Amino acid sequence: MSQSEIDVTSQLVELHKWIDSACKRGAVPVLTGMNGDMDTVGSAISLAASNPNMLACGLHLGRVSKKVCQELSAPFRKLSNGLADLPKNLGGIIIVDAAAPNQVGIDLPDHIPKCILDHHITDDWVLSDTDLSVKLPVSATTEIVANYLSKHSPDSLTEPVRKLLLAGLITDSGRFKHSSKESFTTASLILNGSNIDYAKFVEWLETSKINSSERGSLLRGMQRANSTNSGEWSIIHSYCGTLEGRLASLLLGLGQDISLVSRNKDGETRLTARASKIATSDGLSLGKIMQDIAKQLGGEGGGHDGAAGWTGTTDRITAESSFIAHIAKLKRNGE
Ligand SMILES: [Mn+2]
Repeated sequence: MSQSEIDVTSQLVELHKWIDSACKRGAVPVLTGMNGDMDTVGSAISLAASNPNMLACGLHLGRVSKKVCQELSAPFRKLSNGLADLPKNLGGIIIVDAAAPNQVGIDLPDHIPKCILDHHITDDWVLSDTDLSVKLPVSATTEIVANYLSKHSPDSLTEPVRKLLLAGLITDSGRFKHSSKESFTTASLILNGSNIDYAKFVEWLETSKINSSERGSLLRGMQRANSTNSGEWSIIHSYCGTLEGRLASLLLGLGQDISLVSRNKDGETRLTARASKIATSDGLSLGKIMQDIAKQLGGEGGGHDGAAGWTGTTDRITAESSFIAHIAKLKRNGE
């Protein structure tokens, strides 16, 4: 085994010990990030399948998560009243796929041991002695969970759990566009021994129902798009009222380094950005850029190298200009 494989193995052993003792103390909620994307929801439900004392829960189910959970009848509890909706005696709290406490959207008590499973570039967690952080440079948090289950709870890898894990991996990696070779090893770990038809599954997963008003909004967003050069980087940018992530991915398909979509609703401005693999290989990290914007303008920002976001109260134009100015300052280190 290589050094990095040994590190992964030992982190998963630590995780197993932590889960084991937490579940002996009481109930263990597995909390999702509040965006409710497929990676966070898939990770939570799959991990919770490995011990009856664990329960997948969170604030919100995103569009894809909702569809997948409905199809698989996957158990997920919505916490409309925060932790008050959970049993009183908690043995610990696991948080999956969230780069900071505020990405959970629920206040977490200090006295209960926490375990963080994540793969974001940015990290704003402050941990105590009883807390554990398992952070691996993988494409999706479901990769961490898939490897954990296969080593420490192989019986939990049922057909629905495998589908949840695969769905998280496909959506977070942009169908393996931002993956390292290890992601393919994880994908085959998930698929081997299952009856999942990969091609059918990916098509089903990605064909989401867009209603005519959403389609109109995406089309207008595309019509409004402008391309510009910022320092050594090319950017295509636009704004829309809904489905910013989808619009950003569509725009990136036109071949620029970066796509940026902004949105202002009810006094809140959001930036959503995507970058090509060539751009991230040349040293661009959108997650770090969004973090820098939060330092400059306030609000919250972070994410991955190739996909990230910022939310705050500054107007849309100022936020966009800040993004473009940060990109302009960044040196490109391609050959
Ligand atoms: Mn993720």
